Amino acid sequence: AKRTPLVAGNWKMNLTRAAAGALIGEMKPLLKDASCEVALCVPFTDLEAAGAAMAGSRIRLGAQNCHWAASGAFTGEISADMLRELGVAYVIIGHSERRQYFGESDQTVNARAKAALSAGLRVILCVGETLEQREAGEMEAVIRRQMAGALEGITGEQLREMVIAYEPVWAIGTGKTATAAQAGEVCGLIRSFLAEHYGAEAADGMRIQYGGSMNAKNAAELLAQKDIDGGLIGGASLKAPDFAAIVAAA
Ligand code: 3PY
Repeated sequence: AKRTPLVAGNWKMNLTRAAAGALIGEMKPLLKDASCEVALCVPFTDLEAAGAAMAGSRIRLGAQNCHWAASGAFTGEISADMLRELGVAYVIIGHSERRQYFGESDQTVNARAKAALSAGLRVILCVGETLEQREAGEMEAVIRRQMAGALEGITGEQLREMVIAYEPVWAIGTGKTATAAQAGEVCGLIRSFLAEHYGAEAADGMRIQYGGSMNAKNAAELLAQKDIDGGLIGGASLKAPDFAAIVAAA
């Protein structure tokens, strides 16, 4: 199957409303000939302004997390329906920064992903091993555990609304990138896992992104790997020319 790559920016906790609108304004003309799908996952407070700024472009609106409950006493959290109402198409779930700093577990990742899917959002599910785990030879076991945990109870039909992002923790925000071969290998393992659990055809149709210091210089080589279908872009998604260069490479 020919998969359309998805290049998604992950702005993390950066840019105010005004700055978000300005950056999207700068990106729009640069992205108008994109042949892949493009999304920007922005802070909650930027969603409305970012959505307005994207109007008339091919950029899709994304968020960076959502809660598993529809509503209730969950101070500081945001529900999937709240995101839907603002025109959000994609939501990142299980980013390693959430797992590392905010106690996100395979179980909460699974619950959040299910809520997002039920609300009609597409999920960008992040998995990835730490340097210690890689050096201890545990990379594959960790990826399999995270995948199995996150996808527990998720049907084949729901899976089609998901994208998997492989983000080695040691390459996130560190400027270290996995080599194209390393990244391609793990994306291949993820596809095998999907084939075992959902069948070869489903696995073949799934988009698997690489994330972790992907930038304008290294994007083409990473994206040339057969199992890499786009990227989840951190720092480089905060600069219009860099993000546009990655999109052009996809
Ligand atoms: C990075 O590139 O640092 C990311 O974490 C993208 O999500």
